Amino acid sequence: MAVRTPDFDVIVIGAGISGMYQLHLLREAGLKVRVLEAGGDVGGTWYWNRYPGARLDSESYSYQYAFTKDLLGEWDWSEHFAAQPELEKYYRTVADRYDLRKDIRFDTRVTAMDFDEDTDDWTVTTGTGERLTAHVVITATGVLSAPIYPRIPGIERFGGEVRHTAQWPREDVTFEGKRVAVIGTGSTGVQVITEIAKTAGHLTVFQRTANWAVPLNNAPLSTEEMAEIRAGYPDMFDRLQKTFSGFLHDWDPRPTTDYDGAGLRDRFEAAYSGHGFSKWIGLPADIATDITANEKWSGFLADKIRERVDDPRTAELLIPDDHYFGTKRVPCESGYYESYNRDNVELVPVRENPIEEITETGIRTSQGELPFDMIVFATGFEAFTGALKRIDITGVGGRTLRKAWEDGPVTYLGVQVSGFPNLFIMGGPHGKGGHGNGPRCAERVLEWMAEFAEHIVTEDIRRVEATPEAEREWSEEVQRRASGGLLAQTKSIYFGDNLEDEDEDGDGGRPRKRVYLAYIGALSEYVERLRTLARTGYPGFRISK
Ligand code: NA7
Repeated sequence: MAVRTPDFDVIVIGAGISGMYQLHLLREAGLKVRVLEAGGDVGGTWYWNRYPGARLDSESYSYQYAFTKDLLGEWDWSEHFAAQPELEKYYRTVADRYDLRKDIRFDTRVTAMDFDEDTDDWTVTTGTGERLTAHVVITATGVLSAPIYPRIPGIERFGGEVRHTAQWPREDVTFEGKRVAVIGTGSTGVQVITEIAKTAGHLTVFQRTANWAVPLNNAPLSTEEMAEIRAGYPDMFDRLQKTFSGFLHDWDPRPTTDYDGAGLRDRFEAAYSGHGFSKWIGLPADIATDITANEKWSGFLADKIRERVDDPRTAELLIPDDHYFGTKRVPCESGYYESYNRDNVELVPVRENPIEEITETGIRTSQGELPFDMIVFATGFEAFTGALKRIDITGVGGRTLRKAWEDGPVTYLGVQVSGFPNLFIMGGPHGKGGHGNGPRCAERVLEWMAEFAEHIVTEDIRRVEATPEAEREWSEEVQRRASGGLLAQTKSIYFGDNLEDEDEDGDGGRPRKRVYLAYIGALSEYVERLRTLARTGYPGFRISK
């Protein structure tokens, strides 16, 4: 057996919300850690997604770190739902306060990882060809961090400005007097369209599928409100661990059938004027499961769209006709629908009027060419799996992660893949960590991983590897929980079939198999499963000394 002398006990990939806390925890455990981060500073999602309008849909105070006890006492959030600049400042402050940067290498993209079967260590290769070794690797690469561009012929020919919302430049981008196209009307599209509409010379929105967007109802926080919220932090953090997905809101057990007509209307109006996701996961729970209940709520929302959008044809185009409410990520909006009442904004329904080609000067649809100075792609991400599939990860016997996942991802608890020892996944497919209210869902999982990594290093364990049986059982459970119900009837990022094939760079690959990518279960239940493993000797993992 080869002698182990890895450069680090643990390499963490990514210095976003998860990677930062993971570093803190591993250092506290006395481990030698290095974080490799593709960006130029901390913050992950909030480092990259700098587009105008980028903002939280979770309440700011519910989304902050719970571990930064002193900062909790000092940090005043300016709004119920903070915008990107405030979040970026927050993560930088945390990095300063905990001196995190000294162990983070920025501007360093990991391109490959190879498991060495003699040393039981990983070799991590960066974009510059540098190779670092670690006994344990934890990927904190983000659920939504691998941007995708649509497969439109001629996309590379366009001579004007091209932006993807997830790769927004750090210098100012102006829209004044410009003819701007936005492709995509998901959560990001809804935010960026609302802002660009305010100043663009002309804005054309290309919509493939209308979404059920609901009002964010953001507001500034006064000093008094902030003091009151802060006084409630212990109860709030406690509650956030008990709700289904770590949000302040949770499903209302009283079904729609408990209300009479006027009562239900009042209930819906109250939800519509509430904060953030109160009008998704704060709704009567039968809306998530029962078509009649779902249609009552979506009918209410459709009427709101008709009230808010002046042009009846545009209003009808903005009302979804292909999916039940809540089966795709529900965007939160702040004046989105009113954007279409402006003279400078136009909506092009891509299904009726398909984009045929991008030219040097604009976009050619089936009804002719439209000239543009700028095209903004708000076309989203290869969610859950994309960041990992873009790294060449090779495990035992030369088997790659891409190969292991060619029929869709398989994992044990979302944290490991059989054949990839000592590699832990944070925020990938099939787990609860990093989904829902990201920081809340992540923190207990990160603590569990830090404890496991400490155990591996201090006990001189050579290999920890999920067994194929445990992996199969968990992967089947994930699919079983997602089968049936309304969710299963919709193409979405949760099934990965918003993308056509396995080839993220758009050259054509295998058709994507429809496999559920997230995990349907309560946060507390998921955390308890992990904790039980730790208490009982980690069943489902083969542990070799
Ligand atoms: P999403 O939610 O994946 O939205 C991407 C949008 O781009 C969506 O409207 C897509 O339409 C649209 N799209 C994708 N490809 C095309 C093509 N080829 N033509 C036209 N339109 C296209 O990503 P977001 O960035 O908005 O949100 C990601 C997460 O950020 C979200 O889950 C939140 O957590 C925050 P589709 O609906 O697929 O028909």
